[in-house]
Amino acid sequence: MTSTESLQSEFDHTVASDQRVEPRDWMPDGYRRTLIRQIAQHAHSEIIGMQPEGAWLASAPSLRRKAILMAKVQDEAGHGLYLYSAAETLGVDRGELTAKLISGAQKYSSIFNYPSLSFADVGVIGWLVDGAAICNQVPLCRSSFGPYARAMVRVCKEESFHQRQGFELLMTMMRGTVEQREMVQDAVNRWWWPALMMFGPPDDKSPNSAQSMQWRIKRHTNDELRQRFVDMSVPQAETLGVTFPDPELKWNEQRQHHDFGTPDWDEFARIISGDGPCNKERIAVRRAADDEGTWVREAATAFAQRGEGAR
Ligand code: FAQ
Repeated sequence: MTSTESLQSEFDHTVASDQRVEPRDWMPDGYRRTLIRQIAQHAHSEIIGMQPEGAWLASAPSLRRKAILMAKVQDEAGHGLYLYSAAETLGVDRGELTAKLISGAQKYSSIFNYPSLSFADVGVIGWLVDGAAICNQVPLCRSSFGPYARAMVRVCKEESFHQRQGFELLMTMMRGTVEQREMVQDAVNRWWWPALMMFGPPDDKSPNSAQSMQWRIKRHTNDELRQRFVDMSVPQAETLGVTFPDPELKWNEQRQHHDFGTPDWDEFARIISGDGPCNKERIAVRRAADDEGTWVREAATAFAQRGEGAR
């Protein structure tokens, strides 16, 4: 056995026996590339994902709602930081990843390219977008790459608080006026299909799933998780008193799952290629924040180089 074969066999054994691959361990180049792609995309999503809700910070309807929203948006920034740190253990630099996001060379989640039109959207983002994120991320706590799996444990705890705050906000609005109930239903109508698209393309159009499942980076396919999310969301919608905009949605006794319609995959393709309702705005905001932060990074670097940071 050559030394590469023996390293490969050790790696295969680590993955097959559900142990964690750590940054200093040998790993195939493709595994490293896939992790950098997925973790970077995930980190970018958390950071860009601050924008749709952040847009409501200045006009939240009460001090209490503002404080909750501020904490939630800050949590998303924190998630981005854990994830960029996890990516850095694979030998990439956060600045380099941010440059790739801004240039369009790396993606972020399709969901954040839709506008948040009313305060009910804040509740629906918490309920459905964080809900979908949890559904996708809980299995990632068992991902084969140690730093990613460990980051996911904390992220999921916070996301589940986010989901509850969204649901509580919507429940409050549903107990309010007719106009408030209509705002909630309108927001649900606009976010339902984009939330289903968060899980990625259908399995037969997902080029990365098979290999990522074999490496145990992903533990379930895109369609499995989408189904889980639909099954989880339907009773919650009933409790809230809203409906999903899908005439094909119904319980299938035989499958013991809900049947549901097909998302508009052409719209998904347009959005992930940069042509969604808010793609340009999201990147422009991120670019401006990066430019405005240049002096802070330069000052922090100069301070660290002088050794002052150690004191
Ligand atoms: N949007 O072969 P697959 C959050 C791309 S966090 C954009 O199936 P894969 C928290 C995919 O990259 C939300 N692009 O890919 C929050 C690939 O393109 P590439 C983010 C997408 O990786 C809440 C191509 O399509 N969560 O919401 C999307 O095996 C509220 C083919 O796809 C994560 O990133 C999409 N939806 O499976 C924050 C979770 N789907 O790179 C603020 C971790 C697919 O080859 C407020 N990521 N693509 O050019 C994953 O689990 C996986 O990467 C999937 C995609 C499931 C997203």
